[in-house]
Amino acid sequence: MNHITNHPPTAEMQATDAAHHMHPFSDTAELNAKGARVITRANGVMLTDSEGVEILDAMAGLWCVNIGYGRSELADIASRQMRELPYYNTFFGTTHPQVINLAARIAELAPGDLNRTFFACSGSEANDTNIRLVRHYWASLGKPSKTTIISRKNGYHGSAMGSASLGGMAAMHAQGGLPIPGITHIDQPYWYAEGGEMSPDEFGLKTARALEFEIERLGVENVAAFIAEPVQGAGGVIVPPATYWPEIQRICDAHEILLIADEVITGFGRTGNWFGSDTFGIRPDIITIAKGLSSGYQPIGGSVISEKIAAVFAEKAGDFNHGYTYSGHPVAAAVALENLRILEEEKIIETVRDETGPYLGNLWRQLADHPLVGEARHIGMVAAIELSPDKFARAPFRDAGAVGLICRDHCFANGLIMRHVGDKMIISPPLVITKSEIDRLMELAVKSLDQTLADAKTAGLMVPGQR
Ligand code: PXG
Repeated sequence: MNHITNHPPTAEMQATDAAHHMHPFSDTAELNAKGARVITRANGVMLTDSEGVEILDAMAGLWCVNIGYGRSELADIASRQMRELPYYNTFFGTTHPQVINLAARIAELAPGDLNRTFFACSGSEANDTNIRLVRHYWASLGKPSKTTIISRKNGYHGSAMGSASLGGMAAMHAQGGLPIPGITHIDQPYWYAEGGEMSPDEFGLKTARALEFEIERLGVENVAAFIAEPVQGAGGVIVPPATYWPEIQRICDAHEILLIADEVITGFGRTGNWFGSDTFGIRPDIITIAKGLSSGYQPIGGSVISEKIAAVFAEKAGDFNHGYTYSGHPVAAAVALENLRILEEEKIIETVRDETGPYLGNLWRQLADHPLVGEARHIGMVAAIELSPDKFARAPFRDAGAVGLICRDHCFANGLIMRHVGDKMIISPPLVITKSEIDRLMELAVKSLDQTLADAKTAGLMVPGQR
């Protein structure tokens, strides 16, 4: 046994967890029966659990630990900031050096003239801010009917009432009276599952033009904004066809609706550039940021707005009656600044763009040759495979999600965290992952796929179903 001595035995921690801790996105009965895996330490791309087992974290936590675990510089900065100014608010005419410096740094990094940030503690809060912000923007311009926000099915924008309504996750909308009014959803650019006989480029145009039809259906005088992730993350790493974003941009420009790029996952290097908007040539009016802004070391997010929007708030919007106790929290801001310094000085994003990203891409695409894999897609340091019982027909499984879950469990048992979204397997490793760690990741992924295929055959799961 290799117990970590400064923790109680695993079973005891699991029992206490089961008794007192309610987990996000979990079936409590199922989880309690199994016991949650207790993670106690992490360094680089590796996690250690309470039994001393090492696991390669190919999800960077929850898509957020971009600079990897164990960077003591961030701990030192947090400690120093807590001693100097642990908290002060940014309401009522006050500010502080850390939030000033961070806002200025974000303005330098963010696309185009997105130069002003409204801070939140998470992506969910920032997207809730966006709803009120774009509606108040149009009201301030004398167009109070422009309130509807168009979003996409299977998009993910957070878990609060507003942000979960922006999201297009059917299972989320089924609980708690969602979506709130004034939000509509169009089809996603998910060619593999929904593109049928069309080419990806044709399908990209078709799904983009759905935005124009929706604007016309609602009446442009009623539409405030369109929100989308440059690459859908939680929906299953859905990389849109090349035709998609240019057409979306054209439509937003032509109809003068605001374009919100939700960069919570794609921001801070994930796609090989600072922002997904850079990678896809998007010119957003607002971006949502969180996760990689602090590499997850502190909870912080924000809405970064263009000069055009900022001018309206500076000149005619009056009070914006909105804010969070921890908007621009000094410790979170200091940690985020240090994280941005590390990302820049260590050329982490350039390395993803020029070296490790292409290296992963070459190996990942070869997974498409595996008998269980219908498609392998990749961009920067994020990737997905589609598991299929009939890979050449892009067929789904009759028992949707069962094989993905088996694969996820094999990965876990083999020391790899790779997530499943239904029957898609996805990775989003820390951006600092090295080529030899990528080799190890691939080795474990292939081993897990082989075991999954064997299990799926034995269990009679290799049966195609209907889309
Ligand atoms: N926008 C996007 C694009 C996200 O991916 C949020 C907003 C919300 O951020 P917060 O910080 O409020 O969680 C996210 C979060 C998953 C998963 O299962 C993904 C997220 C969160 C939880 C689970 O992949 N993304």
